[in-house]
This record gives sequence, C-alpha cells and structure tokens, in this order.
Amino acid sequence: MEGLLKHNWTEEEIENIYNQPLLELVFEAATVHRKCHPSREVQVSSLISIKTGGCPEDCAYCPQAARYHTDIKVHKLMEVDEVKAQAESAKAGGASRMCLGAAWREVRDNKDFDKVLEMVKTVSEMDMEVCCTLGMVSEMQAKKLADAGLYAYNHNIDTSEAFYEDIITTREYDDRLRTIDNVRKANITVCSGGIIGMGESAKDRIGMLKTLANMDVHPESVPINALVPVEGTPLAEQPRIAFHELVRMIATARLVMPKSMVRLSAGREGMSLSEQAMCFMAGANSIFAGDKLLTTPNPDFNDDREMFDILGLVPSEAFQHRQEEVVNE
Ligand code: SAM
Ligand code: DTB
Ligand code: SF4
Repeated sequence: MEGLLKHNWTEEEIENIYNQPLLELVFEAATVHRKCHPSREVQVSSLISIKTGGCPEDCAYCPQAARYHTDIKVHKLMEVDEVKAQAESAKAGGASRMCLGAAWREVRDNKDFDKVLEMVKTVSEMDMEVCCTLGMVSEMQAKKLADAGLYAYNHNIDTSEAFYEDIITTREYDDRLRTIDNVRKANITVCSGGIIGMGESAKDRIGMLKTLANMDVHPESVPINALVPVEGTPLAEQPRIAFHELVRMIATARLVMPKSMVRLSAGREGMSLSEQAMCFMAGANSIFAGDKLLTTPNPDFNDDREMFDILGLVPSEAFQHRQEEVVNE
C-alpha cells in the first residue's frame, strides 16, 4: 500500500487524472478508496462556531469578515460549558470529531486562547477527536494546543497559489503553509483543503491539489468545500458549482492522497441523496454533520442518518486515522 503514496506529483500527472472521462475517474478512485479504507465507513465531524464574525481578514467567500455586510449573528467567544453541551449532543448524534472554529486572523496569547485550551481539554476528555480552526498559529501555540489534547488543526490553503490573491489580500499563501508546518511540528494531524466554485479554473484546482499532495506528509483530512455564496460577500453572485466538477475534484483528491480522509464539506445543503452517493463512491469518506456549518445551513443529523441507512454507510469510530506515513521519495 505504501507504493500508492507519492509526494512528487507533476501538474501534468494530476491533470491527466482530473481530465479522465468522469466514470473512469470515479471507478479508479473507488478502487483505490477500497484498497486504502473501510469503504462503508464515513467519519462524522460536527462544527461549533466558538467565535463568530468580526474577522479583520478579507477572504472574498467569507460571511464572517467584518468588512462585508452580511446577515450573521456576531458572537464573542463562547463559554466552555456551552461548548461541552453542544459536543455532548453531537456525540449522541454519531459525531466522532468536534471542530471548533473561530473568526480570527491568528491566535493571540491571551485569555481567549486560554479558554480555547480549556475547551480542547474538556472535549478531548469526552473521548472525541478535537479539531480547531483558529487562523494562523505559531509553533509554540500549536504545542500548547497539542498539550491540551488537540487531535487535528484545520487550515485550508483554499485554492492555488496563483488564484489566491484574487480571493484574499490580507495574508499570503506562504503564511498558510507556515501555519500548516507549525501544526505538523507540534505533532497534531493536519486538516487542509479548499473551496471550489469561486471562479477559479480547472488549472487552479489542480494546482491546489498539487500543493497538498506534495507535502512531505499528506494532510490526514482534506476538506473539499463547494462555495456557499453568501449575500453581502464579493462572491455572493457566483453560480453554484456544477455537480460533476465536485465529483471530479473529490475523485482526484482521493487518487493523489489515497490514505487521507477526503471530506465532502460545505455545500451539501440542497444536494440530493444520489449526488452525495456519487461523492462517496468517488472516495469521499468524511462529512460535517449538524444543521449548521459555521454560519450557513447544513443537512440535519436525522436526514444524514437516513442517508447512511439507505446507502449502507456507518459512522467511523474516533482516533483511527492518524497516518504512519513513509515518504517514498
Ligand atoms: N478564521 C480561520 C481561517 O480562516 O482559517 C478559521 C475559520 S474559516 C471560516 C475556515 C474555512 O471555512 C475557510 O478556510 C474556508 O475554506 C471555509 N469557508 C468559509 N466560508 C465559506 C463559504 N462561504 N463556502 C465554503 N467554504 C467556506
Ligand atoms: C472547512 O473546510 N469547512 C468548514 C470547516 N473547515 C471549518 C467551514 C465551512 C464554512 C462554510 C460557511 C459558513 O458556514 O460560514
Ligand atoms: Fe476570517 Fe477565516 Fe473568514 Fe477569512 S475565512 S474572513 S480568516 S473567519
């Protein structure tokens, strides 16, 4: 199986995978998926927006950027008890991972960070994987999160390096990569992916996958978000991504990072059961569950339970997916 992993992908190789006839691509991805993962298992993560809105960054897709006038409920950092209560109900609904998201540019060493460390400790003691997405972190901050029991850190590269400046100007691609490095050094698993449907080209999508797939260790989770266009953001009028492009992206991610969890992330609201089934067939094996992502709607637990029953899928147990990866080249 180690032979399947490589870290020196060329753009052309990924392009050739991505541009195959769709059903050939899906079949190949399904085959590799079955070699590397228990094919009926889907990891279920639940999101809590622990601090909502008022963010100083200018990410063009994001309803939480203070500079755009969106209809979200701004909220300061939540209390530890509220987070614990929400994690308990997510666990009862079948979630094995809790992802705590904050609308911060970066972590600061202050009382709020101490509170987040307390949240991480509390939820990890409930035998759930805890993931945080708090913006940029230093190596020292990442170590503190690791000591508190953090299992994963989400930091998306979002798109290709070339398209990045069309979407975000308040930080650089290299800043994102540096944070991911800091997370690795602290021995926390990495969750990193991006968004499609922002007006990027297929070349940009391939470029994004190349950056992820050529990391020394592949991110353990790769979220593929379909843009949720939100009124008030610069990308509000973007047309919804064509379903077949989402499938193509998921299948290619599965093939270039065979052992990673590929998460069918934002954009499930409004997708039919058969569309989602095709994404699972193409190698997606993780979802966000719960009726809200951070600020936008998501299918609720009961709808997902019904979908799992119909498709014969089962939620996976916590703590199974840390990669013991050998870099071949
Ligand atoms: N502020 C932190 C950061 O940017 O890393 C953490 C929270 S931020 C909301 C996490 C991720 O959510 C972003 O990197 C982006 O990929 C995704 N996201 C935000 N708004 C989205 C939208 N409207 N549609 C799809 N994905 C979105
Ligand atoms: C990720 O890749 N997607 C999640 C999570 N990581 C933090 C966030 C999606 C946010 C969608 C827009 C919203 O609900 O605000
Ligand atoms: Fe802020 Fe994160 Fe939204 Fe960008 S994606 S505006 S950093 S909350």
